[in-house]
Amino acid sequence: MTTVRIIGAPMDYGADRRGVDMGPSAIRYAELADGLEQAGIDVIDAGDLSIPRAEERDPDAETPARGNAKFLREVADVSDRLSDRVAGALADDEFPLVLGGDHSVAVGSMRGAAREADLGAVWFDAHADLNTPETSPSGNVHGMPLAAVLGRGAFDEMAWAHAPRVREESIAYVGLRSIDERERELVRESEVTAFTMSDIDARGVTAVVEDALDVATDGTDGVHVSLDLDWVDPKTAPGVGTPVRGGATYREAHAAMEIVSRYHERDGVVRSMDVVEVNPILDEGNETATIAAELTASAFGKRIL
Ligand code: 6HN
Ligand code: MN
Ligand code: MN
Ligand code: MN
Repeated sequence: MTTVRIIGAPMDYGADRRGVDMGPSAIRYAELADGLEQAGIDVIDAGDLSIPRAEERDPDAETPARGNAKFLREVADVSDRLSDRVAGALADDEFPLVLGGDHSVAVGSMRGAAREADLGAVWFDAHADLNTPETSPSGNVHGMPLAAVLGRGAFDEMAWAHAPRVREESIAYVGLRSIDERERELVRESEVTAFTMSDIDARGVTAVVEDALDVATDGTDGVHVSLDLDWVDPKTAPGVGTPVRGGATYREAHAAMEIVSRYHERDGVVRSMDVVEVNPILDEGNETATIAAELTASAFGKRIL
């Protein structure tokens, strides 16, 4: 039986907009633990990483931008501590479930999950998150976590984030529909497999997600699932900082998570997950956090019947 260890990472240093730091509370309020228990999962809630609020930091010590990566020192510190927590959960034979926070938390999740394993990943997202400090139009680190993990770009403080046991060939995107101009080149010349929303239109979500999981499973010891809520259509999941129209429907998102759960049940290959970018300030009635909790329960095997 799987035991899930929930690790909250209320981080917003990687995103432009405040509010995403409230994601872990909102997702817990949406009865995440109940949903997981209904899926037959044992749940341990390890609480939140402590992350200093931007307002509490000594302004003299402030480093708003490092190169073109804002708050890189803060992101690096959180990522470093998070990677220890994730590796610790796995060492105790538990499944680390990280609640963001902005998508820069995936650096810590993946780095921790790849410490003792060759790790593949399925990245559910409207965005490719492969910018480097050189190519990023925004300077926001939540648009760069895959680059950091893959050891691309000049990250200075985050040079340690490179996870040599994560190979580009073992990463698959699902749901892409917003890629920056210079980032497009990076995606094209990389070995990462990219399934866009057009692929889902043409082939259906089931075939696409199975292919993505096959990519991430092939030649690896396990798979990390990174679920950015903006892969879901903003009409369904409005509480995200960087909404892009044309995303997955509610049913497509559930179908995708049910396939994730089948891979996990069949081979136990899924070993870690993060659920990120829920912003309660921008949400309507905690709807996005509720969908995040429901999708997570689906990913762990909760079924209609
Ligand atoms: N996310 N590509 C844009 C940027 O600023 O680099 C948006 C990134 C969004 C990141 O949603 O995790
Ligand atoms: Mn993302
Ligand atoms: Mn995104
Ligand atoms: Mn397992």
